[in-house]
Amino acid sequence: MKSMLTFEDFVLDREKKSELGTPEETRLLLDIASCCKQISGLVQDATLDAMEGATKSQNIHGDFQIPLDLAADGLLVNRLQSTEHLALVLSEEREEVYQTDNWSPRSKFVVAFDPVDGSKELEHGGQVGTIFSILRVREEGAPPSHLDFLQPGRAIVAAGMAVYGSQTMLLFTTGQGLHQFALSRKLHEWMLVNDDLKMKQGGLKATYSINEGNEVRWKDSVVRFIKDVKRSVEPVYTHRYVGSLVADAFRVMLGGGIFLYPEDSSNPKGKLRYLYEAAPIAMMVEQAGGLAVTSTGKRLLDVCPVDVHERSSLIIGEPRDIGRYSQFLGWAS
Ligand code: AHM
Ligand code: MG
Repeated sequence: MKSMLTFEDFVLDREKKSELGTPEETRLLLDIASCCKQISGLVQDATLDAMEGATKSQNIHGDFQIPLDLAADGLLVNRLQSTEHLALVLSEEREEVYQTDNWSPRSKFVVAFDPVDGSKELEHGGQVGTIFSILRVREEGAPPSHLDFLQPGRAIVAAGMAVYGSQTMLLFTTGQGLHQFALSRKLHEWMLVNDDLKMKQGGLKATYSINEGNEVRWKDSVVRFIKDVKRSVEPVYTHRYVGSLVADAFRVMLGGGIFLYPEDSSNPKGKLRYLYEAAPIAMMVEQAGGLAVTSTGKRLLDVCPVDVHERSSLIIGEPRDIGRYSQFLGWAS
């Protein structure tokens, strides 16, 4: 459905009409959407210095941080902590969870985010994005701790991502459908594109997406599945892989097919981080009518992380293709 609704109109309207959105949640969504607008500007205006590994600092995962990663992280933290609704922030760029300055016993939420996911792709002008999830604290009034993040993905109250590419998109869900917005440069507003995005399914042509450079390190089940996909005549599969999760996941949310980042012998638990990459993407994919599982076929949102930076495998796609993958799960090694 096309409309001239702005993001702000949409979330305020939703809060009024349904008892689902609380004012505190709405405020957080508005703050995140506003930060993503600013990050999109940073990405567009970034000089080479901002894209190169000029800081020479590494994050907890051993990745070199570029100034843009740190600028986007600072921007999100400063903006989000201006409200007392938020107790803690977890960022890919910070080893420890960060307790906000304005935390109070009334704080209801914690937020996890990856400020600029796929930032390596910026070196050659590729797509990047911001991914986030919002969780409720386990017990209002109790001192917040990292344990507030260690809840299964199905407890996420809102998840979303911004995609900074040829068009700048913002997608989010609170479990009532997936809502898609595009940034209008003219109006400087996020405008509603689709209030209930559903992926195309069952096409005679489909896309599979995986980093094939890792093949020698895959488990047998993945090797055999990919071989099967390549030989398939109905549907016929074509391969696409950007190497930036927001871009690869957005393709699935729109057009179906399958994306896999399984664990392998170099990344025994998978590469992607559960709380601010895999789980929010899984929630959005499910809302778009798809499925999201781990490489062992378990529903991803049923996993309960034990570490805030826990890694995970991630397989997302249309039900037909996830079903096809599941047939190969017997190949355990
Ligand atoms: P990052 O958080 O350091 O940017 O890494 C995450 C990115 C994802 O966007 C993408 O799906 C994956 O890493 C690509 O990894 P690879 O280059 O191993 O294919
Ligand atoms: Mg990332």
